[in-house]
Amino acid sequence: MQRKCHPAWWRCAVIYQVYPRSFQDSNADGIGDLRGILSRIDYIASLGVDALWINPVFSSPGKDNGYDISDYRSIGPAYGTMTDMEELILRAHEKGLRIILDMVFNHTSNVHEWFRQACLSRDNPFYSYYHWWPAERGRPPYRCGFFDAAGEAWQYNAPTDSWYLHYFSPEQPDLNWENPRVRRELYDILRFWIGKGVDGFRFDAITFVAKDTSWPEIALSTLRDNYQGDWGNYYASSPHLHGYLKEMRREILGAPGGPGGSDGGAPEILLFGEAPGVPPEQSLLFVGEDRGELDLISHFDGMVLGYLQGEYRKPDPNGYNRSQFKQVYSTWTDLFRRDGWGTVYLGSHDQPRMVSRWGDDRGEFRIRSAKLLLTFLLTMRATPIIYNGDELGMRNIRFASIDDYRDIETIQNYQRIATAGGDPEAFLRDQQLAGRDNGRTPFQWTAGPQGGFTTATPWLRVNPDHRWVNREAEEADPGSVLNYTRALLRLRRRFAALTAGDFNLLNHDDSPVLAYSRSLGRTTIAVLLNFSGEEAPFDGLLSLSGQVLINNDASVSRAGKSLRLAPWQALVFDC
Ligand code: TEU
Ligand code: CA
Repeated sequence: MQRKCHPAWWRCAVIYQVYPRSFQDSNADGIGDLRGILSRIDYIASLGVDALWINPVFSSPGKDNGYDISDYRSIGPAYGTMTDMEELILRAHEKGLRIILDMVFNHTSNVHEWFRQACLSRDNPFYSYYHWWPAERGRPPYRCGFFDAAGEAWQYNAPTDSWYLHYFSPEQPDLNWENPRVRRELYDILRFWIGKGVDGFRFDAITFVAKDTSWPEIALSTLRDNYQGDWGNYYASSPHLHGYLKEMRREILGAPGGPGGSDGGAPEILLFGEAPGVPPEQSLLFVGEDRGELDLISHFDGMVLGYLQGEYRKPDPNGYNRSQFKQVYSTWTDLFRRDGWGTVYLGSHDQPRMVSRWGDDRGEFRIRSAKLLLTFLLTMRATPIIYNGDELGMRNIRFASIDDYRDIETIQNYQRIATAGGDPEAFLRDQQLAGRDNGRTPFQWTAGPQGGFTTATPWLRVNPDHRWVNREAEEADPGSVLNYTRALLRLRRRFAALTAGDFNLLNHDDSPVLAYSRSLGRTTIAVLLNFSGEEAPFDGLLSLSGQVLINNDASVSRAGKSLRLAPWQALVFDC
């Protein structure tokens, strides 16, 4: 049955995020690549997802695994060729899959030709493509550099006798969006890829592209690592940001008949912004349907749960607060009740594995809690993003040594903490739970050598648990996380209430049970999720006589008018 949904394809789509570097190696160099993705396109299509977001595969020195781009119009040789990319777009479309590319427009690589030129002299025409502080003005005002061993965001360049800005690493100089030439260059890059047939863009850290170039001294707390707190919010609140986003949309999608939908028809090209630093009350400024800016944003309010306030990814020994989880995700759903639309994700290439972070990755609870988390993602009122491997219940690898890490964010922060006389070993223990490389270990296809990812030495170690957590084993197991994911995706296609339906939180208490309904027309579907390893009662359902649509546990135990949910039980009722 065709789903009833808003005309924009991305409103009822499920996005599958593929981290190309770790998905499948096709040429035995230990690095995942485009031909590797091509070789697995039937697997991706078999899941029942609608679109593929692939992380950057453009030319890059790879300091931040491709988020430091040196040429936006060419494919990095480690990932393949332009012909491979063109073939991937074609084959994906043949399978009914849309392609979303990851555009890093806040900064380039420091080896991008623009930056090479800019560093030569202040008179160079590319000097104004970046943000500079002339040395004669003294030291620049402190700004936080997230991937800098000293936590600084300014780097001195002698030939221009000035400092350049980098919110991330010194190898990622921030572009100066105040320069209209820069913006025109970026719009041309988008037109180039639209011409190649891509269906949308994920804009990396797009909320940071505008800067307050009066460069005030900022009296923020000294919490240099409070990424999601002061600095993230400050970086996302500079003037002109919304003007830039409006111009970008107008320039590349604006005119009717353009790729943004002809004569007011359903928009074809998705503009999806990664939105660190945006609080709920500002969300509609970005995705309100009359704003003419972005279509979707991904927020970070959930990603700080379970970390100690003001610390850099320092897990709270007590785990995350279930009431806060309920509050964050229902708030970010209610925002879009009448206007705009949201996304929901629990894992990505920037996060640890979701079953390790939000579920319980030990023993039998790994499978149950992975299924519960996927049930949450695929029944909430938003466009879900499933991160590759989470459909298998892949877990954190928990590296013990800094030598195992490849992530610039971990390596730089380890060095900063060690230099500052902190406790780098404690930091490593934290990273076992919170480090980004946990989510970047190679996809586990088989129980065989290197999980079937490569026949060479992989760029990042494969999780030894691939011997039992792998696609091949899960295909054969009707009760696997993989087959459960497929069942959920079929359910979403069957019930329009799960895509377009209203969302209503059924319990606001501090119970570990997250319960909500999705309703459209005469259909009401109840979703009950016990986010705990203990039995939990729930008695908020009007009727218990409905048909069970999904259940990750063998039983449904009732006690009078109330239900008793088993640990990590996910139950979906057609009320
Ligand atoms: O991430 C931006 C961002 O917010 C990250 O800094 C993330 O929140 C951080 O790791 C939290 O501690 C984007 C990309 O997703 C990330 O992979 C890049 O490293 C970063 O931008 C720089 O391009
Ligand atoms: Ca390869």
